[in-house]
Amino acid sequence: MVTVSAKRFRHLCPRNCFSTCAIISTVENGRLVRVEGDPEHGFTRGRLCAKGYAYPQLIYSRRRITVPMRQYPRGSGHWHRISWEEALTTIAAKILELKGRYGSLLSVCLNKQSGNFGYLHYAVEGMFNAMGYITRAEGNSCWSAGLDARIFDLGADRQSDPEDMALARSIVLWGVNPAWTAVHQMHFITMAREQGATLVVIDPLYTATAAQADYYIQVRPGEDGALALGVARYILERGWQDEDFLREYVLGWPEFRSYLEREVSVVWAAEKAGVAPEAVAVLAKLLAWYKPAAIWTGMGLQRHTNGGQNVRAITAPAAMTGNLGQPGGGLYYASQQTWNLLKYNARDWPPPPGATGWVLWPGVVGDGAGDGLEPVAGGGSRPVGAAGVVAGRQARAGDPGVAVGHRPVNTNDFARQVLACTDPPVKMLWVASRGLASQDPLVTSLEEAMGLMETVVLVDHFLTPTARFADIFLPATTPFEEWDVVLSYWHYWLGINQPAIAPVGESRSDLEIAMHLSAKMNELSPGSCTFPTSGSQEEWVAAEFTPEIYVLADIRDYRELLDRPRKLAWPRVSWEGGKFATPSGKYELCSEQAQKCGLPSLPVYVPPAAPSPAYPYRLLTSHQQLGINSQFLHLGWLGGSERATVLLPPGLARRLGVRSGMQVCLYNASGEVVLPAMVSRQVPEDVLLCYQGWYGPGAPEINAIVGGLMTDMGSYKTGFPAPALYDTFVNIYVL
Ligand SMILES: Nc1nc2c(c(=O)[nH]1)N[C@H]1C(S)=C(S)[C@@H](COP(=O)(O)OP(=O)(O)OC[C@H]3O[C@@H](n4cnc5c(=O)[nH]c(N)nc54)[C@H](O)[C@@H]3O)O[C@H]1N2
Ligand SMILES: Nc1nc2c(c(=O)[nH]1)N[C@H]1C(S)=C(S)[C@@H](COP(=O)(O)OP(=O)(O)OC[C@H]3O[C@@H](n4cnc5c(=O)[nH]c(N)nc54)[C@H](O)[C@@H]3O)O[C@H]1N2
Ligand code: SF4
Ligand SMILES: [Mo]
Repeated sequence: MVTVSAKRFRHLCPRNCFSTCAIISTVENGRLVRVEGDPEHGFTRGRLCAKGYAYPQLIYSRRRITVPMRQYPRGSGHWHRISWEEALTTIAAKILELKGRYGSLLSVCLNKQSGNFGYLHYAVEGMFNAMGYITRAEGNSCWSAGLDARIFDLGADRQSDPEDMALARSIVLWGVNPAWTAVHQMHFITMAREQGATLVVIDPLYTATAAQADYYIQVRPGEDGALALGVARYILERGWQDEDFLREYVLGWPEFRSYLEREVSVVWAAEKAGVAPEAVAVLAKLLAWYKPAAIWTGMGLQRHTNGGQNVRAITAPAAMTGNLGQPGGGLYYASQQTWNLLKYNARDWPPPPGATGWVLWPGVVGDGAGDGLEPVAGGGSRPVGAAGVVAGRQARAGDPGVAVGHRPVNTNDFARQVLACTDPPVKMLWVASRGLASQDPLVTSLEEAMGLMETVVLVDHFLTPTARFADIFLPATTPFEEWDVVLSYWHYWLGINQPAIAPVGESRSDLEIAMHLSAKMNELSPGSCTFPTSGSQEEWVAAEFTPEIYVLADIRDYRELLDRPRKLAWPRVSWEGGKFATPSGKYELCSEQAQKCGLPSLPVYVPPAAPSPAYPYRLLTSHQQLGINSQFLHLGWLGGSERATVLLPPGLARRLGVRSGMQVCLYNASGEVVLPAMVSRQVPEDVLLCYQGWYGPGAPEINAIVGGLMTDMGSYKTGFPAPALYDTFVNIYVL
């Protein structure tokens, strides 16, 4: 007879998702048998999404790779198992060889993004910081344009507690699909509706969220600016604006008012947006009369060449009606206000000069001063300290042979910008938490850039499409096999992630990989990497906590989070009292900052990108219900990849003679993709829809034809604009 001893562990889902769910796993005889939501977490309230419930299948998937492997020749699919020793030696030797060849590490490139947002996963960045300056993919593909828009208007990306959306009297979901992409928020929206709130959804697609709305407004893609300006004009015509608020707390109202009077009419706005004038009236009444109004501008909304400008136009009537700074109302998007509260020890290694309090674990203190460290040509410092422990500082400008900083390339234009790097060229690439070959715009352009690389390392769970370009695969652990801590870019809850099971196979966490590679580098060339080579994962987690976060979480020790997650005592209402973080301290309808960036100072109308006769249909590639970007979709429990289709509207289908199930080809100047069609009333005329993220046998390589244009904003805060992914135009024929 087998005795079963069940144990339960706490986790956080570290995916790029609003919810950052708290999970409880059950382990029987060393095997994780079940996951469920943690009822102690006030935002996720004991429930996961379908993807979360599928974690056991991900952990034990037969397709998961749990040993280091080498592919030879690259792209052949001939992978053979190698030892960690061989993998790390090969990589370390390559890095050192490139450093010798070029006199710096700029020929080494890191491309990491949103596969895992756990704090310890930033060890990858820390590891490279500790070697010297490299080439780094920077920028962000989610939210850059909308983020800049908010910064121009408000001064910072702060928002109120999303749980308080339950107190709103009207809710406008503008280009966001939370019924799929932020499922837990729907609870708070439903609570508001149960109290009588009105829900409006504005989206070109009739989404699962739209299906729940009181009003659904099917806006023409990219014409949200016109619609919002029409709302502003309607409010102005009736004198419904909050004059006191505008006088006290808003900069640029006279200029904006005169723009509205000169250039905008309700009829024009409705016509541009492709909606009935009544839709403008409904929105205006809700904002002006049914306060507090919560306006959530989504990320989908701003993936356009005029996306940032449209976000500014939408927030303008919210400011005109004084819908800011009140519980339950205001502007929602996403926010880093609580996201950054922990220390990022791993990412920011080595400690900055003069920093104190970098006690990582007993016996290892990084003081950042570099005491006793000899600079090493080409970057890095010589290791000192306890046995096997390396502490030191990042190579700085002025050190012999050291460049002045990391060389940034736009992650959203990666292939082209890597190819443009010549002095020195990029010769090695490290890919982690990144579905480069499925998630990047114009993925076929990767081919040439990858051809330059002498070594490509991929750290992942699966042989993703990116694996085709890789030489060495390193197997990563899942959140159920490691310690970690993650904060949300949406809610205020703090939890912790503990390992429930031993690493599956030989997999290692990104942190362990960083420590082990650092040790190997130093074995081959002492002092070549100052990233710590010892310390347990739990000690690294412990070191992320600060006295401030303990106060906010009302705990004295991180281990208290093993009993239950805590809600941070963070201000519930943002912009209370009309104090904004802009240069003027006001809400800036007129933004000098925007003007300095070469953008209009006012939220004026900017037309969207238009199709050409050759490629007359807009292709939207919105986010999936059953995947987080490229993750989860391929799991059998979630249906595998067989449901990838292109949805097309009935009128167009009729004209083309397409019936559901027929194979069609979508094409544009970048390439072509063949996939089955599905006729759907969800999609408006002249728009095609294929959800993004599919990969695997039979899945379309949709990003072969997506991309090319960039958003209007993004450079101010994230350094680079984002891809205007939803301004993709294609043609179609039946096979
Ligand atoms: N289940 C699931 N959840 C996720 C993700 C996922 O892949 N799957 N991804 C996560 C990530 S990385 C992100 S960035 C967020 C994205 O979260 P969302 O912003 O909700 O997702 P999107 O699918 O990009 O876009 C939302 C909606 O915008 C609409 N839209 C497109 N263009 C326009 C326009 O011009 N005007 C208007 N009004 N609407 C428009 C689309 O039709 C779509 O329905 O979700 C996160 N959560
Ligand atoms: N056509 C189209 N393309 C898009 C979008 C769109 O709307 N349409 N959306 C864009 C957006 S908003 C985003 S955010 C990007 C997202 O694109 P990415 O940032 O690439 O995100 P994911 O696909 O979630 O994850 C990438 C990989 O991380 C791996 N991973 C998971 N956990 C770990 C770990 O612990 N360690 C390591 N090393 N790897 C791990 C996963 O297995 C996966 O293969 O896609 C963009 N691409
Ligand atoms: S993907 Fe999002 S909703 Fe699903 S379990 Fe993870 S954090 Fe929760
Ligand atoms: Mo994203």
